[in-house]
Amino acid sequence: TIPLESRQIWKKFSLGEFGDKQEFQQEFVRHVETSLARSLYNCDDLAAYQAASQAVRDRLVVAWNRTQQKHTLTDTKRVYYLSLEFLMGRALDNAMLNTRTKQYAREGVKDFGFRLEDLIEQEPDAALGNGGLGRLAACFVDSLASENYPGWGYGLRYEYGIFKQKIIDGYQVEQPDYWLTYGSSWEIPRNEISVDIMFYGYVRHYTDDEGVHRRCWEGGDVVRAVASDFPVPGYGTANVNNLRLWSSKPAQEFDFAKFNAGDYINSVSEQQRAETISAVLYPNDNFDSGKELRLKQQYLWVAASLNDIVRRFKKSKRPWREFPEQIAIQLNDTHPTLAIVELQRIFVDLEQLPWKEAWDLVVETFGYTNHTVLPEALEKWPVPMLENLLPRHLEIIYDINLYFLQEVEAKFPNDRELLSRVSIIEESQPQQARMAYLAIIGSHKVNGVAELHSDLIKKTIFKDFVAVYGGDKFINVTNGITPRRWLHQANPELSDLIASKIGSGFVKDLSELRHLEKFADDEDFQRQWMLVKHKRKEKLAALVKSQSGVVLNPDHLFDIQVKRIHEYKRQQLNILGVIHRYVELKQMSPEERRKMTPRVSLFGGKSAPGYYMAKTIIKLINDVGKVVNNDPDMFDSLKVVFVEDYNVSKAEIIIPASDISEHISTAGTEASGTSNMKFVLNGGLIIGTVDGANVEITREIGEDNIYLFGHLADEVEDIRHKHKYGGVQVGKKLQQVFDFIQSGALGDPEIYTSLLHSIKYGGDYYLVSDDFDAYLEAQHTINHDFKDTKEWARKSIVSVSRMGFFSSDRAIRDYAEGIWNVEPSPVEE
Ligand code: 73E
Repeated sequence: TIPLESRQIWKKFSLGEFGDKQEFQQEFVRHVETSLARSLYNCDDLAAYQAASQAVRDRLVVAWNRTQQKHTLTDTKRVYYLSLEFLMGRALDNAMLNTRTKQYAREGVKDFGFRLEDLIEQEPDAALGNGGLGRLAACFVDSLASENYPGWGYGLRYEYGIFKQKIIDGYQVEQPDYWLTYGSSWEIPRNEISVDIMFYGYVRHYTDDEGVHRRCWEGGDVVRAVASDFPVPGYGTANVNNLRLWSSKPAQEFDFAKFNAGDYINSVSEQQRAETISAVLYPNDNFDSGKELRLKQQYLWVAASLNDIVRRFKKSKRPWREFPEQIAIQLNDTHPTLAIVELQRIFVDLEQLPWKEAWDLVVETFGYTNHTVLPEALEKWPVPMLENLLPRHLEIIYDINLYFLQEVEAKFPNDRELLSRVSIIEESQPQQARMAYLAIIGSHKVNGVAELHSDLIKKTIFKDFVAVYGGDKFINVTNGITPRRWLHQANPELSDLIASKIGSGFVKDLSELRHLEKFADDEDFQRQWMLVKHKRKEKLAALVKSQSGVVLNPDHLFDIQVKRIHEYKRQQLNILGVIHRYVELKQMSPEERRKMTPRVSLFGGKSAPGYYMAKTIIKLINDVGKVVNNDPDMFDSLKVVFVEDYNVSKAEIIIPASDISEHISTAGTEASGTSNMKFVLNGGLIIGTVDGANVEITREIGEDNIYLFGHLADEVEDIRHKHKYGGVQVGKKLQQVFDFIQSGALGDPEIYTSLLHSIKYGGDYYLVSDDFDAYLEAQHTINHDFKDTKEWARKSIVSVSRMGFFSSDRAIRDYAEGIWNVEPSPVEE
């Protein structure tokens, strides 16, 4: 250890926060001239972005170290959030705002001839996720840091994030998203932190010195997982947490046998294949493709993370029984479920703990969050695949299952049906391991992500487990969003306006928004409020103009649906409704048409590359846009836009610009939704079904401030049954739309046959026909209400003032108190 005097000297040179603009500028120039090896004469926006980022990052790293040191010294309980996806978006703006250095940076770069906004735009999105699940993880790490919890994220460092979407001739075309072309300024490579991970091999049985029969996994291929750290700054705190992402690399011990046999090229190239494990994010949202490479990703990530966690625990020299007092691990969906098996293997095979003792520690450590009830998204791994890739883990799964089924048998004797229903192993051809069941059995708490969803899983997919464990194991933690990115950063205009009335405390404590309600009737404030909305609609219009050439009028009603394209989210309901409106408008005289509320229908979102129906929906939207936007009759009435390549950065422009946004999933299918919260927080009203978090949003903001329609979740099963045996009744209005499409008015109707047939003759699984008229009616009410600007503004202000509950800070506190049992541990500033 360093002697006291030396420490004092050291501290004198340690980096503090920027005290003024000059300190920022000094660091900026130093990074341009040394780290980037450039000069005044060849510093472009990209270089300036990198220098600014590195200047800010350096401060984060110092605070990061202090935070980690404090948490290690005080030996506080840590929480680890295991997620295959972290949809972080850009980091610079967020880091400047969280550390309150944006002003210095803005003025600092301005002196050098740069606009900070241009530099911010240089950063590629860290798009290591598909949609809501990955973005939730990103909001959660922000809130963990902001609420001073010792919490780390663990994930994979994909070299290719979610693909970039191009629209060509109305169709989605995927392009690779190599986000590391210029490296990442936010990444701290940790080449010294690596874990060797085994695949394949066999299980050796042996008897140890004490005569105990033991098993050991060996003889497999080894791949190396190498760590990279990304600092996660909290807002208004000196705490900086860690996001650790693993890359796969060839292990040192490459194939010497082959090498010596003279097959040099092959011995090297086979090792290169190791790198493919973490190379690319699977682009499926709410869908399980069951590929071996995905299983390898899951195991590499989970095994590396657990090795890291256990190594850290061992340093504390505590006995194993204190493991769950020191460590909580949250499983973001079933993707990391192998962590349960891996920890049990570490305890039993490597640390030689008795099975039962080990298992109790495992269950106390883990919590499992379920995000979906869609059957096609529930992970199952074929037993033969597990047996081949992870032979010892399969044995452990069998043992976990055996002990669990014995428990069930003791509680419900002679119920063989029940045993087969709850078995981890599904008796199909081939057999499959049901990962959700394993996650439930290996966790002490299971949570859904909104009230309706948490109730639904107890009544449907996990019903038998509620019978076995009782209801207390199953809880709800309603999702939330970080007000930093989704209000303060994305919508500074609104954030400032709110702060002018109630101060800026809401950025850290969103419940303070309630003080805004008393200004809801203030006409002057209403005008300022709508002016901000107008400005943000102009900003979105500028984006749309630059990308597609379509000119939008910011006075028109902006109706927005942005999210992954999925039949259950029902973009088809939206676009069929738009076509209906178009047909109606076409039949009117110009005078009649002028009385109608002019609208912009804006869509955005990616389809999984292999999802034919979703791709057809994208094509339909674009074809409608082409016809409508080129029809002179529609110039002042209707525009239809598909925004290419919807991502986090575009969301930051799109979300503040909505008058209405659509959250119209078939009731019971959207577990929560989180963009619904973002839109309302930004003063948009929503049209939605009684699904996911829409239910709680309605409860908080009041029924008068939301446009709900459609059948309820508990009616859906019966309706599907009716469809199946009595056929689907397509109403007059929907039939009109079908006829219009089939007339060829949008182009070759063949293209849409499968889509229309899935509704009319295919059982209409998502109840488009059943909800169509109610949907049109809700839109009709919206058209009417939008004309009363004052009343609209009042609803908007009241809604925002009641959104405090939906902060991810609240969600994180719910997890901390209800599942993790961890305390905040603030670092002194
Ligand atoms: O309702 C959303 C929810 O808001 C849900 O569909 C989404 O998670 C959000 C956050 O809780 C979700 N994504 C996935 N499952 N649920 C998923 C499944 C497999 C692969 C990728 C994503």
